[in-house]
Amino acid sequence: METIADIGRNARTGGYRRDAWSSADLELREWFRGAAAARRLDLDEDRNGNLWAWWGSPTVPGVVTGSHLDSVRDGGAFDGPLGVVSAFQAVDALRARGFRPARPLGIVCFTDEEGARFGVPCVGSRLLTGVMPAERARGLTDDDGNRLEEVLAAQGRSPAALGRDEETLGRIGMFVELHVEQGRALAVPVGVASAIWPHGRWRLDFRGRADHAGTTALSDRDDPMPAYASAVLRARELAERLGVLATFGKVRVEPGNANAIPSLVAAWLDARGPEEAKVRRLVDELTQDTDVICESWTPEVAFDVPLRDRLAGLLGAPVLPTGAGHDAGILASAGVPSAMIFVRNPTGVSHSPAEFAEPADCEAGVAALATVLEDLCRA
Ligand code: HGY
Ligand code: MN
Ligand code: MN
Repeated sequence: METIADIGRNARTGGYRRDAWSSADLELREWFRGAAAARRLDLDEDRNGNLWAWWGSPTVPGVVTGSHLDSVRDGGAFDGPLGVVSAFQAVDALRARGFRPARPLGIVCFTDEEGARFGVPCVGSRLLTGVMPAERARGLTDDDGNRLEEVLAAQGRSPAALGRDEETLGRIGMFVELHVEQGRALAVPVGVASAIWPHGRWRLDFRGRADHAGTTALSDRDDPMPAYASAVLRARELAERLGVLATFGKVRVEPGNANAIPSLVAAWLDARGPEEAKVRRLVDELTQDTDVICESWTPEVAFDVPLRDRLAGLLGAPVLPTGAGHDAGILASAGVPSAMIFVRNPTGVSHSPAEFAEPADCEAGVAALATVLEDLCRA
């Protein structure tokens, strides 16, 4: 973790800004390549930009572990990287004890899991599995108007190659993702995931008429800001009533003059909860007369029960659900037997510079992952 601690770290906030395909992300991709090469693992980058490091040629379906290295803006150090770093360390531990896998063991770094730049989470795993059409991915645009296809081409990748990747998918016999826990539910160092709540992102556009702040009577205004403000308060009220979570974490005011009525307030709603119907109900009630686009939706994920129970039994670990989305959820929904190992987060804080996990718990996570990989890769 220390070897990447300075990559993309914002000195003012202490948070990480590792947008997909940013210079920080490119630096992390180089770090991944170096970590693979140092262990003589066979490196591969698939057509969607996901990085793979193989211990044993993937001529038959293997066991894959890993996570992501990109972050939300001002994210923490552990969300994503802990799973990738722990994967390399688990391989080191297995080699140290003379273990040799009976099937290929892969480490993956999925690209653009957070969707911080282009707005859709798990782009790498959604493209790999075909959940996201390649054409939609090519057209994803960041806040500066850069299309993903242009960004990829500028990095020497081929946007035309994006899309479901049967060959790469066929190499994944099962997937285990280690991740820092992002709630307060884990009282012991390691847990196993049971499910991921249904969750989605919607863009709401509140339109108005730009005008002068000092010469436009209140009765003459078509001001989108009050409509936005009411929606935020209504979302909170609905969330409390329905027992779901609703968040407005990103808003863009155009043109953004302090002395003018805006013409547009674009706001992004993140809504999640244990019951899909209630999440949908909140969104429907909130947006019935608003311009709204669903930018992403992830149905509830119930992880593979035999694999979940095998890990929980091996580790003597509790099983718990999460409200956070993960690439493991996308793979599980695509039919790949998948599981997650959670490492305790003493405060539960995440998507924040304050995100933390005790070194002893991180070590316990590596030991747990090594135990699981040894069991799954045994002849
Ligand atoms: O938003 C999420 O739950 C994840 O961090 N992508
Ligand atoms: Mn995250
Ligand atoms: Mn994550």
